[in-house]
Amino acid sequence: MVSQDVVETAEKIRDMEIRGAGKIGRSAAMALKGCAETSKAKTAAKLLEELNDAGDLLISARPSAVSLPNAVRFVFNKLNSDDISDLKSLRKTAVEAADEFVENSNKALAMIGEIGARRIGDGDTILTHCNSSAAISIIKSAWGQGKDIRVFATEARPRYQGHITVKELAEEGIPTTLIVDSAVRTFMKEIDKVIVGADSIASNGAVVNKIGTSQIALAAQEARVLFLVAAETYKFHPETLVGELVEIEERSSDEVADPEEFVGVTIRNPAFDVTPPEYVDLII
Ligand code: RUB
Repeated sequence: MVSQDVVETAEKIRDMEIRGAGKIGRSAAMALKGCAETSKAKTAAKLLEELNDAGDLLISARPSAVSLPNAVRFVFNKLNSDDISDLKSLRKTAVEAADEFVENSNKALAMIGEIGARRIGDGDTILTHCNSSAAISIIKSAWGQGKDIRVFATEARPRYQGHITVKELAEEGIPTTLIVDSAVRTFMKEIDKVIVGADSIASNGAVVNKIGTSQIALAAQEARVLFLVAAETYKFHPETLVGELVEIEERSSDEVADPEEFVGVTIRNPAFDVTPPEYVDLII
C-alpha cells in the first residue's frame, strides 16, 4: 500500500504541478522521507516494502527526467544491511538520505550558478528555453555580480513554462524579453550565449531537454553562438552507459489543441528532444 501523500506527489509530478527535473527529484526524495516518517509498518521488512512501492510509483510519474529515479536510487543506496533488519534505523537512514539529496541538490544549484556565471560576460545577451532552475541560477548569479546582461526567453509551448522564467527574471530586475519558440533563429544574431537545463544527459553527452532545445542548438551552431547546458550530476543517466535510450515522454494531445476541433488530425506532443553532443559547447 502506498500512502496518500506519495500518491499525491506522484500525481502532481504527472500533472506537472511539480515540474522541472530538479524539483521533481527533490519532491520524490521528500515523498520517500514522508513515507518513512509516517509509515505504520511494524517491521523493517514491511517499511522497506512500502518504500519500494513508493519509489516505483514516483519513478513511473514521468519518464524523461532521470533526476526522478536518481533521487529514489540515492535514498535506497544509503540503506545498508543493518538498517534493513532494524525498523528504527531504516526509518532514520531513509529520512537522512532524503534530506541529504535535497541539501546536495540545492547546493549544486548554487554552485552551478557560481561556476556558470564565470562564463557570462558583461554586456552578454542570453537566450534560455523553458524553465530551468539550473540555467536561471547562472543568470541570476551573473546579474548579482553586477554584470549588465539581457535575457531572451522562449514561451515553451504547449505548457508555456517560459512565462514562469520571464516573471522570475523580471522580478530580479533583469531586462527580459519573451519570444515565441519559432522566433529563436530570428533573434539569434542578438544572442551571445544560450543556456538551457537538462532532464537527462546520456553517456555520450547528448542532452535531453524541453522540446525545441535541439532546434535552438542548431540555430546557435549556425550563428556560432555558445550553447551551454546547466545540470546537476544527478541529471546523468546511468542506464545510457549500457546502451539504453532515454525515453522521450509523449504527453496528451489536449495540451496542444482540442482534438474534437480537429477531427481526422493526428496531434503529437513529445515533451522533450535530444540535442546531440556536437551541438553542446559546455555542460556546467
Ligand atoms: C522542464 C525542462 C527543464 C529541465 C531542467 O520540463 O525541460 O529545462 O527539467 O530544469 P517540464 P531544472 O516543465 O516538462 O518539467 O534545471 O529546473 O532541473
